[in-house]
Amino acid sequence: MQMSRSSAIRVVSPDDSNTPAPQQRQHAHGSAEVVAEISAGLLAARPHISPKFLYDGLGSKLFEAICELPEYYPTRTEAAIFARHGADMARAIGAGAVLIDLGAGNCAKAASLFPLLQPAQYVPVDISRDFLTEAVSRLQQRFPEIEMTALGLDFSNGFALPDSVRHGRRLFFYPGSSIGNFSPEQAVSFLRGLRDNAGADGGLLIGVDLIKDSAVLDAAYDDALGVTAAFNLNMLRHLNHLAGADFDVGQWQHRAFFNEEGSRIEMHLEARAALTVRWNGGERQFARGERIHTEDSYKYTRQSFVGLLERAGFSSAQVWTDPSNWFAVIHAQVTPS
Ligand code: AVJ
Repeated sequence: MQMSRSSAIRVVSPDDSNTPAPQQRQHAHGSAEVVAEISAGLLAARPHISPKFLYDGLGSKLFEAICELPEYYPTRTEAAIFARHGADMARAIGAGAVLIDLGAGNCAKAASLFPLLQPAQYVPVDISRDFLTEAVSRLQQRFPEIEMTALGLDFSNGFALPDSVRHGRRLFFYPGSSIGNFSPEQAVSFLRGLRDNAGADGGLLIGVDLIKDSAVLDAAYDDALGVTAAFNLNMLRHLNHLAGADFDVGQWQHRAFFNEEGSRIEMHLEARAALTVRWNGGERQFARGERIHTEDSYKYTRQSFVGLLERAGFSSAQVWTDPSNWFAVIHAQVTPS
């Protein structure tokens, strides 16, 4: 990927009286840490912003719309694997587990497995606590026999579970191929963290997107309707809100492609013209064609992912796939030490 190295970078302090008053700039609604994180990403030699900033209110709705697209196969392929092999998975897992749902959202995926899995306790975890609390109170009425404990926390940088999570047989549930947002090295350390929290009899049920024809992958991340483009571009509106930036969405375009050597989809936002972006505490010039890297979505073979699980301290992997081998759901147990 060609990156312009010639763009001048100038850091401006907020009280710099020479700063021209930008047209659409508001003040930052993100915390100082969030603004600092965004600022560092935008000022990097290869500009990058974490994919977590794709998900404001509109971004979450756009992602739901992506899941309905004909080109975006992961959601429906994974659902078909659960529908077809759920009973098999439940046999491997056993009833009465403590089901810890990472990135639970509306809790729908886990809830569809309750009749088969019959967990003793359900622990949905998500950054957005308000969203969770609402979903959980509805679920609790449908499944009064399952104890439910919602946790509003960001688990992406590792976490410790509070005492309200039972020390029974723990099963981490991580569907949707969300693990793909981590690099393989990051994924191993994240999975090790799960292993450490799972206990000796713990396990993991995880959804993993598999390597396939790159035309299929490219289309899934650059759909004909432009929903994924809107999802990616919406990050700029979110950054305007969080960091008081003045991104003009019309000046940027969506880029997504499968990087074969890296075995990952890369999403970028590309400047359509030379432009300057200003935000709370900084500014940067972008050359035409220069990009901001917004997401990686790593793809695995079943063997490569099982290898990763083994490095993280999980073994006895059982793998279920769809007939085309496009997606895998894997159950693995903590390796006895
Ligand atoms: C939510 C990370 C699993 O990587 O496929 C969808 C996000 N990005 N289209 C994925 C996403 C663009 C999605 N994950």
